[in-house]
Amino acid sequence: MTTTGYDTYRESVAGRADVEDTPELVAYYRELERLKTAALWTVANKIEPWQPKSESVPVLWRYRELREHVLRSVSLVTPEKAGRRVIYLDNPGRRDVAAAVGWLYSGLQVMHPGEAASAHAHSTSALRFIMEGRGAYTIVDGHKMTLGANDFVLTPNGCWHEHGVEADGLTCIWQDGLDIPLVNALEAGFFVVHPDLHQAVAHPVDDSVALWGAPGLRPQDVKWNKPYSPLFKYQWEPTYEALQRLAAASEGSPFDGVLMHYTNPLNGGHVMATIGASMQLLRPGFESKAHRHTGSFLYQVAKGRGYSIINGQRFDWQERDIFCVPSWAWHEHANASQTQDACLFCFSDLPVMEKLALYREEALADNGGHQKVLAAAPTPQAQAVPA
Ligand code: GTQ
Repeated sequence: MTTTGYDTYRESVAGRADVEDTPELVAYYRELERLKTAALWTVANKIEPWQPKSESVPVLWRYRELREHVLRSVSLVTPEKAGRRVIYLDNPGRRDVAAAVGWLYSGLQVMHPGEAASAHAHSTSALRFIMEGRGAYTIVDGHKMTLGANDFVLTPNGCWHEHGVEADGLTCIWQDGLDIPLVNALEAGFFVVHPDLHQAVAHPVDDSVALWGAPGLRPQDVKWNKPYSPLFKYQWEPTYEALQRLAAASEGSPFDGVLMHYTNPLNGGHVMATIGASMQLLRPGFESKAHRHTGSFLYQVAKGRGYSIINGQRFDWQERDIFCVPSWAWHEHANASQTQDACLFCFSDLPVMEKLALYREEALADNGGHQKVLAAAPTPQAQAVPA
């Protein structure tokens, strides 16, 4: 458990900018502006906050409210015309960059049996988490993968990728997660359409799982030096079994219950350079303690029902709902069932926070480690932009 150590010094007025406007200063600021400059003390307190101040609002996207609208897009636009037929999660505090939270984008993509989206590549990194349907597949750099509910698949930075649903399948909906806002903020976004619009399948179907998916084993003479996991697909069943085995062997974390990170099997690190992902199991009746940390986190309820308290607001969730925890927001999770476990899929910018040495974490000390609940979750219409 790391603590920030900033508390001791927090919010002392000495040493902070405190200059009042005078007519002379205002005239001076205008002169500076003409020279494309400005006085630091006019912005210092804003650009150097005491602690992270997220513009993202905690939001719960209820699947039972979204689903019919996502399905309606099928009759309104074709995947060919739309490029990708996706309804994206638009955080009211991050509309300017189309982020679901922080610097992360997410959307729900729907595809009918027999439909396919054309192949492309981009310098953003992407993942999908399958929500419903049958017969979904994705092709990443010529590796075709079959996908079922709660499977997690990578389409890393630079890989050709395309998705579809087999003609004998059922309408599929999956969650896309990308680092689009981050890559745009870094002004490093590239996008190319595949010259043939579709890739040739160059390997046996699901070969990445055959090569890299055996726990504790690595194939002889297969080289991999790319900056992302060679295991593109992480299936639900082995993930859930691993969580159950861990739950039987370990108490887990007071903040997260039984949590496992999806990893690159070659080095145990995050699956991609900018996006990490995890699946966590909350035992029946489990109530976590509250903590906060840097980084932006987007959760999808893979199983069960419960609630999370985020910055004092309670959000009741059930299977397939999605909610976000903005950077430095207090949060705690609870499983509302006394008999069934609950599982939360989550992706985040944790690899970025870690690599840039910006990760900080703090436990809530007051009130027995739990937040005081200030409000029930508002309806989506009432989830407003912060003041
Ligand atoms: O399939 O690569 O939801 O490029 C948004 C942008 C999905 C994708 C999205 C994308 C993709």
